[in-house]
Amino acid sequence: MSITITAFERSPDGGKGLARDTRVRWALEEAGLPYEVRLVSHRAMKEPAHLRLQPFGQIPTYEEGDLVLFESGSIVFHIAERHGLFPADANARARAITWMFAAINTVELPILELVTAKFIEGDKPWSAERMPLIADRIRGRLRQLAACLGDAEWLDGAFSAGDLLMVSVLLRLRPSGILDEFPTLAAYVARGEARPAYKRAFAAQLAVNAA
Ligand code: GTB
Repeated sequence: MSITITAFERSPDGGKGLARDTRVRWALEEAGLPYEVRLVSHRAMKEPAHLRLQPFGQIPTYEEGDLVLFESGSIVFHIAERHGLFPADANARARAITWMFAAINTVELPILELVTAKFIEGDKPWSAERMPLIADRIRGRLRQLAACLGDAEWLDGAFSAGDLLMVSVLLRLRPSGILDEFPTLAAYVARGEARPAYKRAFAAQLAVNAA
């Protein structure tokens, strides 16, 4: 069954791989699945044809036969479940899913606050005052995450979809410099980026956005 995902016609990050299609591309590459990418303009995202796939007018989406999915976390979950990215052991699988939720529900939330404060609310009079508060909230989370990772290579044994999402989320912090304050997490992200599947995913989105 062929797979089609959607991505920005031109990502605002100019090819840094920070838009959420990259994590879906990465999961597909890890699973060794071929896929097509339909590029969508910002205007087309808000039109009925795209809203039928993604009710909030965003990318990415995922089509596989009759199945249409949105939400990058759910798409990665689907790929992991159907195409073998979860550990075979039931408890290890449950823990990998827990890390997926932790990535998008606990670690990504304060990171998104930073992105909003910088790029959407940057001109507001209170923005400069708020920024250090958000940065400290992120540091708190990263401190806890670094304690949990310790000297391990991945969060729970072998690389899993939990690591895929956690690395994807942490990558969004790189432009802020905060990630580099936590050398073990920076090294963890670098290990993710060094995976051949990530490299292929990154190169594919770059080919669209760097031109
Ligand atoms: N919860 C949804 C998911 O995980 O799939 C969120 C999807 C989402 O935020 N999509 C964004 C989008 O379509 C693109 S990824 N935005 C258009 C809109 O809402 O109108 C977010 C993103 C955008 C830009 C950068 N960047 O330039 O660095 C990084 C991430």
